[in-house]
Amino acid sequence: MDERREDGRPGDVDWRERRGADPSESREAPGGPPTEERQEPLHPAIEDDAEETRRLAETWAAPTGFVGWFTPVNQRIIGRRFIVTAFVYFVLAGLLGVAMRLQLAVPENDLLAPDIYNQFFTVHGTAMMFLFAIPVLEGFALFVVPMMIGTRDMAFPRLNAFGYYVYLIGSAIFFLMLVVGMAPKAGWFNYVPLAGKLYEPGIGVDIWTTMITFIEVSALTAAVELIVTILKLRAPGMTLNRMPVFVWASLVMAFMIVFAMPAIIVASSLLILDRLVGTGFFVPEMGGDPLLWQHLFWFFGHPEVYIVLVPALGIVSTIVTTFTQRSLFGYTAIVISIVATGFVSFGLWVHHMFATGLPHLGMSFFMAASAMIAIPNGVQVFCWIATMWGSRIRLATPMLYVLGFFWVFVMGGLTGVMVASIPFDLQVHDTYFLVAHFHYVLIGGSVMPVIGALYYWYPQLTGRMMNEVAGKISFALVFVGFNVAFFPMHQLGLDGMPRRVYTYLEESGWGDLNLLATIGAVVLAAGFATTMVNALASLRWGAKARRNPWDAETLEWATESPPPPYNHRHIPIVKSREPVWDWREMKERPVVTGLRSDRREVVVTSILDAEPQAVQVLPAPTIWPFLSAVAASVGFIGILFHPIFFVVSFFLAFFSFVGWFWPRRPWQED
Ligand code: HEM
Ligand SMILES: [Cu+2]
Repeated sequence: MDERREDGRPGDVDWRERRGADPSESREAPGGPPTEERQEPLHPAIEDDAEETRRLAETWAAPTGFVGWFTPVNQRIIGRRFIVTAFVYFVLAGLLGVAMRLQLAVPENDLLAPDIYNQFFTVHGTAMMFLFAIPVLEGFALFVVPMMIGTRDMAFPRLNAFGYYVYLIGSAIFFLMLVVGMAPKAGWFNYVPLAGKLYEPGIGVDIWTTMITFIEVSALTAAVELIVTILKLRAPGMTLNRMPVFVWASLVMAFMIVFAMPAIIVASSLLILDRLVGTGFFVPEMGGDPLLWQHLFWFFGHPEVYIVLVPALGIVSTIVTTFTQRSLFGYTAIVISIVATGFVSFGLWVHHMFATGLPHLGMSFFMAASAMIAIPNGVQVFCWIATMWGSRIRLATPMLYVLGFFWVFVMGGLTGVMVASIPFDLQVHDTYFLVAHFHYVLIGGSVMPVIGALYYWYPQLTGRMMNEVAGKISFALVFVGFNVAFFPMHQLGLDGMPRRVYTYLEESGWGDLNLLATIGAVVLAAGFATTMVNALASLRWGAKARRNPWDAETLEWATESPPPPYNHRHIPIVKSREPVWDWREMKERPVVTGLRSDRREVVVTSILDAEPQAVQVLPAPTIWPFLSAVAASVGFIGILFHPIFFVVSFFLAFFSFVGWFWPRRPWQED
C-alpha cells in the first residue's frame, strides 16, 4: 500500500483503526464544537493540508474549453448533463401536450391536422417516457448516489460518459424528425401492424426503433454503473442496512433496467428486421404474430413505469426525512417494499393486453398481480405518514411537491386498481380514462418528486438556492392545473371518448369537459414553466447556498455546495443511517486516510458490510467515449439508409475502442 497519507504523514493505511473511535487516533482539530458558518465544515475539522487539497482538486478537475466539453468523465458533470438534457425534452414534449390540448379544446377544431396530431402524441409519449423520465432519474441517481455513499466517482467513469453521448445523439435525431415532419405516428408503444411497413411506410418508425436502442444502451450503461458503484464503492461502514433509501431505490431501478431493457432491444431489433430486411416476425401472413410485439413491448413497458416510479419514491423518502427532521419510520419495511415492487412489476405486463382475447385463466393471474402491487406502495405511503405524524413539517418547496405527490399518486393508484380488474378495463380500454390514469401516476408518481428533487438538490447542482416564492407559486399552479386538466378526463373516458383522436363531434357532448381540461393544461404548463424559469434565473441570481442548507442527514451534504471536483475531501466512515446528523453530537469524525491525491483513487469495499478491501484507480478525462458514441451512431443511423454503414461503423468502433482501452503509461512513482 502507498506510503503517503492524505495528511502527509507517513505510515501504513489502516482503515479499521479509525473505526474504533480511539480518542488518541482522532484527527480532531482543536477548536471545539461544530461551526454552522457558511461553507464551514460541519464537524471539528480534520487538519487539511492546503497543498494536498489543491493537488486533489487538480487531479479530479474536469477539463475546460471547447474540446474539454467532450472529455469529462466526472460523475457529477455527466449526471448534471443528463438532468439538463432531460428537462429540455420535458419542455419540448410538454409543449406538444399543450398543443394537443389546444386542438381538443373545442369540437371539430382544425388547429392541428390529423397527421400532425398523430405525430404529436407519438413524439409526446415517447419523449416523455424515453427522453425525459428515464434519463432525468438516471441523471439524479448518477449525480447524487456517489456523493451519498461517500465516494468520488462512479465505478466506470468512461462508460458513464459514453452513455450520455449515446443518449444525446439518439434523442436529438429523434426530435429532429418532428421538425422535418417525418416523425412516427404509431403511438409510444408502437403496435404492429400499425407500425409495420404497410401502414407506416416512411422512415419515422425506423428512427423510432433505432432511437429506442440508443436510449436503452445508454440506460444499460447507467444501470451497470449504478449497480457496481453502489455495491462496491460505499464508504466504509455503510452496510446495506445503513444505505440511504434513495440509494436502495437507485439500485432497484438499475436492476430493473438490466432485466427489462433487453426485451425492448429485442423487440425493436426484430421490428427493424421486419421493416428493412423483410423478415416476418410480426407479420401473420408470414407466420409471425403481432401479439409477440405486445408481449415483448410490455414485458419492458410495464417495468418501465416502475423504473421511473421507484427512484421517485426514493426521492420522497429522502425529502420526508429531511423536512420532518426525523428518522424514516419503517426503514426496513420501505426497503423491502421497494425491492418487492421491483420484483412484482415484472409479473404484470399482460394487464395492458386484457382486450386482446388471451385465455382467461392466464389473465386472472395478471389481474391478481396487478392488484397486489398496490400493497408495497401502500406500505410506503403509511410509513411516510407515520414519519410525518406529529412532526413539525417544514413546508419548503421540495416538501410541497411531495405533499402534492401524495394526493396525485394515491389517486392514480386508485384508478390503477380499478383498471387492473378485467371487466372494468374492457369498458375503459383505449379511452380518456386511461389517459387520466397514467398521467396521474406519471406526473404524480414521477414528475412531482423530480421537481421536488430539483429544488432540493439545486444547491449541490449549482451552489445556489432556487427562489422559494417562485417555487411555491409554481407548486400551486402545477397542483391546481394538473387536477383541472386531468380529473375531467376520467369522466370523458367513462362517457366513451376514445384516446388518440384528433377531434370529436359537437353532438358527442364532450366539449365542456375538454375545454376545462385544456384550461387546466395551460395552468399546469405555466406552473412547470415557472419552475424552469426559476431554475435558469437562480443560476445567476439565486442566493448562495450555505453548507447543508436543508439540514439533511445524508452524505451528499457533508461537503460544500457546490461540491469540489473530488466530492469529499476525506472519505467518511459511516456509523449509522444518518451520518450527517450524528456529527452534530460527535466530537470526532472518523475518516479514511491514505488515498493519494495525485491520481484518481477510490476505496473499494465489500458488498454487505462495506469493509474496505482495496483501492481502485479511476481513469482520467478522455475523448474516446465521445468518439465511440459517434462511431456507434454512424452505424445505427447509417444502416437505415445503406448496409455499407455496418462495415464503416465496425471499423470506426474498432479504432475508438483501441483508443479507449490503450494501456495507460505506468506511474513513474509507483
Ligand atoms: C404539460 C403536461 C402534459 C400534457 C398537457 C399532456 C397531454 C397529453 C395528451 C393531450 C395526450 C394525448 C391523448 C390522446 O390523444 O390520446 C397525452 C398522451 C400521453 N402522455 Fe401526456 N401530457 C403531459 C405530460 C406528460 C408527462 C409528464 C408524461 C410522462 C412522464 C406524459 C406521458 C404521456 C404518454 C405516455 C401518452 C400516450 C401517448 C400515446 O398515446 O402513444 N405526459 N398527453
Ligand atoms: Cu402496466
